[in-house]
Amino acid sequence: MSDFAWTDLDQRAVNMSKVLAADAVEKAGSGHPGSAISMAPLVYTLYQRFIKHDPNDPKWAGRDRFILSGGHVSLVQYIQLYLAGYGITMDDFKNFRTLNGKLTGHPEYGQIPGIEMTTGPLGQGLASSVGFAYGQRFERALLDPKAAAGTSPFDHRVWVTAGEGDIEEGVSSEASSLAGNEKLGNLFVIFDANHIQIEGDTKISLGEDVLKRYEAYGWYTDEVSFIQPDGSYKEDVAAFADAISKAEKVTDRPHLIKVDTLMAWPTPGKTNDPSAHGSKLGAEAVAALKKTLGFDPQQSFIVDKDALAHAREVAARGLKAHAAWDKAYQAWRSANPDKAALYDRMKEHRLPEDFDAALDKVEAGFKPGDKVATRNSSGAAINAIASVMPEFWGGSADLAGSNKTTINGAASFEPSDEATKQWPTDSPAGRVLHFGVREFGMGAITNGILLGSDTRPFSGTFFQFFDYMRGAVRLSALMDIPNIYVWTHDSVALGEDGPTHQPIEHLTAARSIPNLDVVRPADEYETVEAYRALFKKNETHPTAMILTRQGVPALAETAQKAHDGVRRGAYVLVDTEGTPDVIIMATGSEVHLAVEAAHQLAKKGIEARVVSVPCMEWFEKQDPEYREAVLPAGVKARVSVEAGLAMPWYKYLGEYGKPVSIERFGLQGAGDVNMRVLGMTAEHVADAAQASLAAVDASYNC
Ligand SMILES: Cc1ncc(C[n+]2csc(CCOP(=O)(O)OP(=O)(O)O)c2C)c(N)n1
Repeated sequence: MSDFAWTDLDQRAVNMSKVLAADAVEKAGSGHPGSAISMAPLVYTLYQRFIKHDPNDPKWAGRDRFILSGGHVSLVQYIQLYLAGYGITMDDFKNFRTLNGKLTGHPEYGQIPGIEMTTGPLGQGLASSVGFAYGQRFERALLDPKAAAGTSPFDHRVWVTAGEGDIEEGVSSEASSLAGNEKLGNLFVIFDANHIQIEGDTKISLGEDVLKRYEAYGWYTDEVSFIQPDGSYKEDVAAFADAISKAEKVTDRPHLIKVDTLMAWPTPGKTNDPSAHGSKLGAEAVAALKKTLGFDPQQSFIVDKDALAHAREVAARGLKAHAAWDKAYQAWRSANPDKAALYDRMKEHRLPEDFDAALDKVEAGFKPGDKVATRNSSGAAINAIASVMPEFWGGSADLAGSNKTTINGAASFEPSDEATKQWPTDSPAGRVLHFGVREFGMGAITNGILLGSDTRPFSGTFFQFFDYMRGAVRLSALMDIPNIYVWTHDSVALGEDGPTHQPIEHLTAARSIPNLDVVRPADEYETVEAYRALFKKNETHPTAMILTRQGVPALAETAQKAHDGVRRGAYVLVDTEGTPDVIIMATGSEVHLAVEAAHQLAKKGIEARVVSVPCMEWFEKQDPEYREAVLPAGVKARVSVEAGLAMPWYKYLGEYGKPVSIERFGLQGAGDVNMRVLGMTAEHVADAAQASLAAVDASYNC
């Protein structure tokens, strides 16, 4: 190890970090001091020596990304951001974990500068970091494909710290396996192996050789132990830095560097003690720690001014790196005006000028009466958008043929030499992602792609298996990032695969996630308009497209009205002359049943309005006048029709409304038979409408 100099001031900055972590948890009364103390030298070294960053411009596009996968150790990152000069103050630490405090218990995306993603659900930070690396490689290959390695303004690295909890979580294994396969050479994971988790020594639940596992995934691995052969402990930052420097030379594989540490070292009585994981250390231990490190035990939130000034010098180094990058970036812009224009559009989340025309062209091929599965219309829309938005890319968890998620003719996203008979063309800029059967990993990776690049990913699976990726979907919603989920095979109508594959409670579950827009289009017109709307809304929310496996008739009514209606979330599809007797609300494959039922009711002299509700969340954002115009409060006879639980509909059904729903698991059988047997028929809808009218009538007689 050559150019790594560790001075007394560095050591003092680390010591200050340790006591600050202890003080902040003590003041808050709760938190995770143990690893925040023992990881301090690691994260300090990363921020001071290895991560390329500019505290004066935390969003600098050329920066490296750092993800603290074990989000419970948030303090270790906050403290390094403070030391580097990201605008955090000592007072912020005094308000750690309090309501409206800047420093949240777990790092939250958007809360303070320097936090790249929300972490806390263990495993997801590491898994999403793989997506950050995907995004970097794709964006670079898209914008600056010819630059030699390390010379492009789009070259940056992704740094991660992870603990045993992250390593144990299945989602990190899913993503790490993919990272190895993808040979993500810009990914560096520091595995803080302190051999402690909440229930004690990790021997009870983590027996395998993690490095061997990662080697098998195709990663570069190394190990540094702060626990010396004689049992003593030495925070050998030089050895740690050396290991990173060695790893940096390996550019064709992701890197995992395991560092054997002792939790809370050197806190007397608490070192290597599980109680230090998630409880305050107690006044006695904190005082002893301060004494051990040469601080006055009577004082709290101590600033070592010289050490702080020394650490803040990192900002000057950041400025210098940023200035050098600016030069390279400007040179790239001048040499590549078209690419620069594309990059500007991507960064500003603008749609290309021919966006509408591309979707209009798809719609022009539709004909009312045609029976087409909405998954197919979705595939057509995806391909149309892909034809005008090179930053739009995605794939499936091994169900691309079923999900219709393949961008036709595009290469597979692979570094090189991974071509197969089925995917003969591969490229670092390949737009077809293959996640294997790893739904959760897919969700976390696409979150990382979104956070780490200006590209727009999408991903597909069967709606049923949204359960497997729910943790990542929730995190995309919590971070409020516009991930796009393509979930097909959306009801019992998928048929013979049986109840294991038939979503029942899934629409309810998806709609229960705040910020997630759940869109279930009725036919090909609504499907294309749903894609148009989600892009044009240009909102941050994630969107789930819920699509049929089976053909559904394209409706004459949607051909006329979907363009203006879908974006509003719900709209009147079939109306009556005057005030309707009853309103029938439906989504997806049940909309045509609602229309049919309205015709049947008309023959009986009952005037039914049909409201198509492709997206409740969009509808609820409309102004009250529009909502009242669609669902007038005065019309109390109402029916909802959806092949799933009725639960989300009661807010619209009111006291007298009747749901046509499925309140049980599905059936083995042909899709149309399942639908009929489970009551998804126009006749049943018409009966429900009459029952609702009868209930309203009865109320007048009371
Ligand atoms: C998915 C998930 N499950 C459970 C938890 C609760 N939890 C927080 S930290 C932790 C133990 C983590 O152990 P480790 O990664 O070794 O961290 P260390 O004890 O070293 O700080 C657990 C179970 C969580 N945050 N996320």
